[in-house]
Amino acid sequence: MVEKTLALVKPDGVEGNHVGEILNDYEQAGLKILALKMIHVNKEFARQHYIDLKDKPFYQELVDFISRSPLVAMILEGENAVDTVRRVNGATDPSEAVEGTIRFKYGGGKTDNTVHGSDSVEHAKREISMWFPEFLDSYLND
Ligand code: DAT
Ligand code: MG
Repeated sequence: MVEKTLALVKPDGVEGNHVGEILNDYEQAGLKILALKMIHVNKEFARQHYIDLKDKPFYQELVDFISRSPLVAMILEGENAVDTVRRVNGATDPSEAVEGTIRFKYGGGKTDNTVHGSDSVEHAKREISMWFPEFLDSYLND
């Protein structure tokens, strides 16, 4: 199935100058970049993005981290894009990530793990509409 998913190069990835390498990893995996922007989100937006984790002990740390400096958000499309992005990203904890994955290469820790990928087609739809409301606007060619 051709799917769309949302990926983020989180603040640590931008601060570490890894944006180009990460985009290359996604393209080399056969994914097409449909939309791309740099954005510095505020805490309210960060809380909404991670709302499913609101009861976790690390929620506040996660919100502070993702809103601390600009990040790069993108919509990626391809066969099984949701799973493909998560495979290329690697395990949530970089110390458990498979060699060659983005989190293996650049991840610092459980919080600053460099990238985000939607975990299902349903969540991808929600995240795309949050991060790229303009992508759905009717004045755009698609
Ligand atoms: P993923 O980003 O792999 O989908 P997730 O959705 O479970 O992982 O969690 C979202 C983010 O929250 C994750 O990228 C980093 C942070 N996180 C997850 N587990 C954590 C933990 N035990 N301690 C600190 N941060 C954590
Ligand atoms: Mg997740």
